[in-house]
Amino acid sequence: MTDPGARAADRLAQLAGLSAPGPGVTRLPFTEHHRAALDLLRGWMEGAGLQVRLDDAGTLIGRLDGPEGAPTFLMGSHQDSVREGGAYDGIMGVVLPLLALERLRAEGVRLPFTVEILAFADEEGVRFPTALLGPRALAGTVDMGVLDMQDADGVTLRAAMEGFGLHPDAIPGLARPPAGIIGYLETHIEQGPVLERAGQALGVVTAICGIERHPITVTGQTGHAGTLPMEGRRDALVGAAALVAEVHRLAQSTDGLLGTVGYLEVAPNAVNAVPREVRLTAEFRSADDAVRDGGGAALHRFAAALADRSGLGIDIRRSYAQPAQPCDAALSDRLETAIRDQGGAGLRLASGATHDASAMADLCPVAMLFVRCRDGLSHTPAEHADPADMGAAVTAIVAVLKGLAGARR
Ligand code: HGY
Ligand code: MN
Ligand code: MN
Repeated sequence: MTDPGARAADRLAQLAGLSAPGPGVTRLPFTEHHRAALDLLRGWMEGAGLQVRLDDAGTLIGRLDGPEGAPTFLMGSHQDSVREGGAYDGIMGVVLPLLALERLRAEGVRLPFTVEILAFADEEGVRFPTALLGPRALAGTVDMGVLDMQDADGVTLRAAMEGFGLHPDAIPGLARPPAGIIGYLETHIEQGPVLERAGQALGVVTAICGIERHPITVTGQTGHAGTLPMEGRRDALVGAAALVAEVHRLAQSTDGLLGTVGYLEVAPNAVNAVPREVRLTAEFRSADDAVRDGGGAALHRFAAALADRSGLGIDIRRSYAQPAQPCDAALSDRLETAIRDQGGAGLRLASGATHDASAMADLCPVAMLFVRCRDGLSHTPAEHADPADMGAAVTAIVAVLKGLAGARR
């Protein structure tokens, strides 16, 4: 099987099987499924002649040494998925660059720089209310306080990492000196409909949107659904519903702002008991940081006023924020040339999804290669990228590496 697209599809199908039970792929960080995925990736990386190690942030690093003292070009993405996600989001960005290195090896091409392929542990921030630990460790921007954050079972990030055999206290020592890094290229399924509508297999990302998340706890008073009088009820779910509606209203009425509440838990969650507590998370995104920040501030004002008039307890805080991130012009130009050279239009588009590249940009120049996404569907088992498009991406990555090599000779 020499066709890189078919090989990519085969490897991604194997990786997709390393998941918790249920529809689609659920591969959360520092779990048995994460471990199994790293074992599979390690085998392919070693088979391609890379030295492989796992750093203390949980990033699997496959390294192909260049000449002594040569700088390093980084490529990669995240191994984790959302719950019931697809087989391509993140992990495609580890599999395709590896196939590109295998292609160069088969051609006998030796690059005049070192290449590292990175499989980051946790980009989605689904298990813990934080994300991007791996790229932030390399960029030296980790807030070590996140290690105390807990998952739904009360397991801290620190305990999960130690249980995975890592030493999280060593994270600050993982920061890379920017001087030795040429840049970072992330290949990722588009997760939207733009390339498909334009009839393009590949695209170049102009900028990655900013994002912020606000965990909210609404506290009311439970009671019998049939006997607790409506007068004076403090129903936590009614308050949460008002907050969900306000997130939607704010985003709908603000240009360039997207707002979502994708997580909500009700307690006691009994059909005949008035909800006493609801936990939910509001998320805002925008390519304009001021717009995003304004959305978050408006929600906090709304929550304070709602608490006053309803008698509900409403705890809201901004737990996570990431600024919008433009991609590097020179690297993006190389990507566009590589796409045009194989007959593509070299379409440029913004990313509404965030990525590891958002954090890597604090370390080095970053660029992103998007691959067409069927029906624009992602974060769902229906997520799909065509093997031919993935093969085109491998060809583009090879061309970028050869271009960088030519520039250094
Ligand atoms: O949420 C995002 O945009 C990314 O998939 N984590
Ligand atoms: Mn992703
Ligand atoms: Mn994702």
